[in-house]
Amino acid sequence: PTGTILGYPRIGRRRELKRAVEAFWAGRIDADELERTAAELRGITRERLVGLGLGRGDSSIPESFSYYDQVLDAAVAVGAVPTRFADLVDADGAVDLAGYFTIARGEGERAPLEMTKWFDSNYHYLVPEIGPETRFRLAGDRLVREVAEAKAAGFVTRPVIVGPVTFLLLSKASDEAPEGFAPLSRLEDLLPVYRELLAELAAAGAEWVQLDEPALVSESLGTPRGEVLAAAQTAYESLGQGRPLGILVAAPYGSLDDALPVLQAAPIDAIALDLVKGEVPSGATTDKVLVGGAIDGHNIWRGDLAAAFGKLEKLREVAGTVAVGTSTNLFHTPHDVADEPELPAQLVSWLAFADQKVGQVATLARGLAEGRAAIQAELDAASAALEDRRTAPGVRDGAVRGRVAELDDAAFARGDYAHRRAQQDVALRLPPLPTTTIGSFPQTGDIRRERARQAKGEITRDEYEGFLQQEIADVVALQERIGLDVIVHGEPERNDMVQYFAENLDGFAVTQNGWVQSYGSRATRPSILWGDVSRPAPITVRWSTYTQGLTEKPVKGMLTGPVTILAWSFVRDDQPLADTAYQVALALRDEIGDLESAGIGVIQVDEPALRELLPLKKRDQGAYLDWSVRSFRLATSGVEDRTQIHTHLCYSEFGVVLDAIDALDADVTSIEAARSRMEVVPELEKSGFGRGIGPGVYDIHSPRVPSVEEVRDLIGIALSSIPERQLWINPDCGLKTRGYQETVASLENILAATREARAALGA
Ligand code: THG
Ligand code: ZN
Repeated sequence: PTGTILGYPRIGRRRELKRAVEAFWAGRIDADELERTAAELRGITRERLVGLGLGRGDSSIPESFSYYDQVLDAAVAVGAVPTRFADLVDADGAVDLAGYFTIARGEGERAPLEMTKWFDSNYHYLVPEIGPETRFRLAGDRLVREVAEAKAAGFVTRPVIVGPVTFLLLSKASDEAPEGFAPLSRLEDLLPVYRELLAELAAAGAEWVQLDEPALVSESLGTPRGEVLAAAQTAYESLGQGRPLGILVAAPYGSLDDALPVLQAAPIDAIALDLVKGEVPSGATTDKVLVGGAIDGHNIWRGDLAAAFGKLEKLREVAGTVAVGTSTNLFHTPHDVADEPELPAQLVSWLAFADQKVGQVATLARGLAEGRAAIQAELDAASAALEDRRTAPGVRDGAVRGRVAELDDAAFARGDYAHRRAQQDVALRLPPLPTTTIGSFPQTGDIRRERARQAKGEITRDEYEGFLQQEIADVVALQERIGLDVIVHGEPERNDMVQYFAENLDGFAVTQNGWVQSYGSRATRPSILWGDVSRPAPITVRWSTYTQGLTEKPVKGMLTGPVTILAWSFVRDDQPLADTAYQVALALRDEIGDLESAGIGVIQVDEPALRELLPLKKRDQGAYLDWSVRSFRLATSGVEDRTQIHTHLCYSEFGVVLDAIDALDADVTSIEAARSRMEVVPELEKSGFGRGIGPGVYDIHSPRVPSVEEVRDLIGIALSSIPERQLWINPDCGLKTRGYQETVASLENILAATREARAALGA
């Protein structure tokens, strides 16, 4: 094929997969019906991809479906199921659909696999657990069945699976593994299983397989580069020998650098390069097929199609055979701009969602086959749209740009921490081990329903606001009853913490159907940041002041930080991210100033995505950490010493960003820690982190209610490293995805454990 994509969204244009999977979990449909729905979605996808210009029989259509997560798929395919789930495994090592979801979601006392960010994206994968006891064997045949299903429908598709090196590099040592065990040490045992899988895929009719190896691009996975390269060499020497089908190794999210020669020397057939984040390689020519990922799979801009074609022409100088591809799997983009009738037509003309990207790939493939002239009209149309975007009103706002240009160092700095702490102690009068939540309370069916009714005009704005006020009053009363110290309003007025700000700031657009999978059955609708950002009016102030009017306790104002607003939106690609971040930061700075003036003494600015945007290449990390920290400080440093700034960061791997977290200079930082049993706490101690810190004691990603003893133990672990004066007690993350029953039970247990801990401290 001359054109392909590395993968396609699997959730369905109207999130059909989410509905079916959640119906299965709720027992409303059985496994057969779920499988039928999934097969139907896969069938629709294949037909659509043909309609958009990919070949039916030439392996250009990827078989990239997943019920939950592609890393979990690889784990169950090779029999890598942790021993705590051994009862779910049949005699052949396989788990059924229900078992698969149990591993993903946990059950009772059995914790699920840990979830963490997939490279520098907003997608989360499940972390396989590998130890000396892991018995690799070909255990799952789902991918083989899907190839056969496609074949029966008249397609030759290209199965996609996470490659063996990336699989092991993304895994962690199992509970049984000895200290210092590296999953990568099991590579030789894993490869025969992949070999067997390739044979079965070929037998089912596949002519090519795509092995995704983004780990070869990343320098942030903690394994020395030499070992990564050696593993790649071992893996592809082994898999390539006598291969039964063509092997495409895909390397999305950046350039391969020194891994490229390793792959070029291996007996494989094709390499997919990311030409958006990475460069066209220069130097030695290769006999392999190079799939030039010139179409951005990770963003939604229509972009510069002529420049993309230029990259492919350049790639032809080093490779015998060149095909066009996407830089990454398209599951980072929504399905189709045609599903957005409410977006302004001008904005739409600048955009390309997954289906439009497939069309672009097909166009460039035609250009490769027939020459530039054959696609000149399409290239010109894209260039005209780009030019229109450059000059459209709102893309550049002189007032916003002037404000950013005039910033001096003072705009990024607060006063001395010791002085702030003293002032805050007086202003807030909090007990030792203060308790709080991260901000959101459960988004109940009622809340969603009222929001939908308001949107449809079935209730008035006033009725909706009245409903929200009642909801807030209930949440405040609940927190007072449970005994929490810093009160939140629960965010019933927000659907998504980023979309909410996007809806209230200039320079953004929001979509109706632009869903992108975040993890499992959950998705978000990233906003589109297309122009210069400013705040036309205060956003959260009336909600926070209303809430403060309901309680004597301090109420925490809740904002989303500039880095996270960028990370969870589709951001303009026509200027450095830093410039955009400073614009967002200034809008937030104004909001924070207004909250402070309105009497809100605690303000949280969440930056859960700080780690996520960290560049995969070490050479890029310093500059990123500099502007990301500066944008947070720009947003937060306009307040008085007495005002307590909180921040919240998700995910527990903090190593690389620990210094940056310190540099944020927040008074209190809450982080995820429950799932990893406070692993991060000793790191914090070592780094000498000196301000307030709340390592989470309740894993909100699971429906499990932690017992009082469990929370008490976690507090104990935290207190063994963190001075009592600095420790805050809170859940891992917001409560929005939880139900009320488990939330209330968990918070009650947290407070009971905190009271015990306070008593033990003699407080
Ligand atoms: N917002 C955005 N991105 C995020 C998060 C977020 N990325 C990281 C993290 N949080 C991911 N977590 C979630 C948690 C819950 C949901 C999505 C991502 C979720 N989504 C609803 C669903 O899929 O049914 C839809 C929500 C809606 O109506 O907008 O529950 O918080 N941007
Ligand atoms: Zn969080």
